[in-house]
Amino acid sequence: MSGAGAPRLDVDGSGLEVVVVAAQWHTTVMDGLVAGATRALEAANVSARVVRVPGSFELPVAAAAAARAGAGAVVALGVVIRGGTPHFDYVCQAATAGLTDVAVSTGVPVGFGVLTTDDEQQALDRAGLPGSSEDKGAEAAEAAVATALALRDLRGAPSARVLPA
Ligand code: DLZ
Repeated sequence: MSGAGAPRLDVDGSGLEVVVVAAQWHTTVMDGLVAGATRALEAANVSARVVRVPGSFELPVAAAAAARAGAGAVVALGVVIRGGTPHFDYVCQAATAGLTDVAVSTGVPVGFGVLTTDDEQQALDRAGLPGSSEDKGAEAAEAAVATALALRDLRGAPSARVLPA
């Protein structure tokens, strides 16, 4: 998947409480993702709390707990690097489907900042570190805040505007 075409989301999330749930595998990449998300949330005037879980497989249960505890949005960060066994597919599938389910079932947006790459270099290139070409932690944070604001707007709007006859 190409990163080209990503929107620049200039968001102001003042008043929004965001929880960043972050896995711990692949420390250097994760440090970059967490720093990028934190920078983006600060720039959006959002107060954020970072909660660490062991691996990407554990992200959905942590995201669900954050959503149920009242977070206005969740940012999920992880890195899964392909190895020689099918384990990669199972962890990626569990994280992706689990995080989607959390967002849809709770109505709390989840920014998807889980890198799924063939090797470590692809992950470093997307980690928002010096020398990286992309900053997926920041992108996930901006997407979570922008979606929370869109949902707030949608829920406050008269039904005639939301569901045209
Ligand atoms: C087991 C495992 C492996 C092989 N690789 C990764 C990875 O690249 N990225 C990641 O976030 N987690 C990995 N894990 C750990 C699983 O996500 C999970 O933490 C364990 O299976 C324990 O439930």
